[in-house]
Amino acid sequence: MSASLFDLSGKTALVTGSSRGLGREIARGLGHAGAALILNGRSEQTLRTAERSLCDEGLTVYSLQMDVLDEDQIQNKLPEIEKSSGPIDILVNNAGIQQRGKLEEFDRAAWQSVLDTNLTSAFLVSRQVVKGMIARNAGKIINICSLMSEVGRQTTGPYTASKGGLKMLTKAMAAEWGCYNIQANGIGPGYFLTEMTQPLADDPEFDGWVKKRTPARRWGLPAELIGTAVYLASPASDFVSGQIIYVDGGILASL
Ligand code: GCO
Repeated sequence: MSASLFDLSGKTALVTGSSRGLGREIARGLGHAGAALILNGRSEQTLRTAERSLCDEGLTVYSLQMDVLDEDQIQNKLPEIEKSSGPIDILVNNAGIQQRGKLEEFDRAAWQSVLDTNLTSAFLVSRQVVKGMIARNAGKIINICSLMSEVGRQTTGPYTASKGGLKMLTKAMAAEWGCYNIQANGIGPGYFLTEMTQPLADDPEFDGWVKKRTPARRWGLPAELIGTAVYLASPASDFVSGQIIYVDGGILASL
């Protein structure tokens, strides 16, 4: 009984921004749970490298070079890839960037770039993918939020605002599309070792702060997000919607 609850066989999952980092690891986990994968990124080369690596693990993988902010690409490339991959049953909105700096020193363009990539892209891609989910009366949307969906940290203003917005967009999606048997949830990673956070981990003072501030006394490993992603992508979570599950080593639970 319990194994089938988490079985993604016969499903197709699109993970945006999945040619590297957390997105690639989440895609890998969904693939090993049975889903056919659509990897997404802007760089053809990085995408192909990720595709080869996951294919070598025996996974079914399609590559979708698409800018998640280009409405024409979204409108045309998604239906095109679905002709090969099958309809997208699971959408993980993972694409995101980080830009750090004093909030008062951000210019409009830098602010907009973070908000667009981290928040607007989730709206634009979901708006296209949800058409099929509505038609089939079934779908799973997982938005990759952040512990910054709940708290701020100096120098991360635009990112924090974008991830707070993504938390509330998740709830909006749950409210809007629940009647079509579509569940929308979020995952909020704590501090994980990725390319985006490597500069932080390389700073002994920041590394020490994360380990002291996190009850688990360590950084998260990308593979530690897989269980939550598979749960939210699977029948096991069919009556769960609008929730953000924080995978953060306990950091948000503690002062
Ligand atoms: C920072 C980090 C964080 C984490 C991530 C955790 O500058 O503090 O970039 O924002 O990367 O958001 O979920």
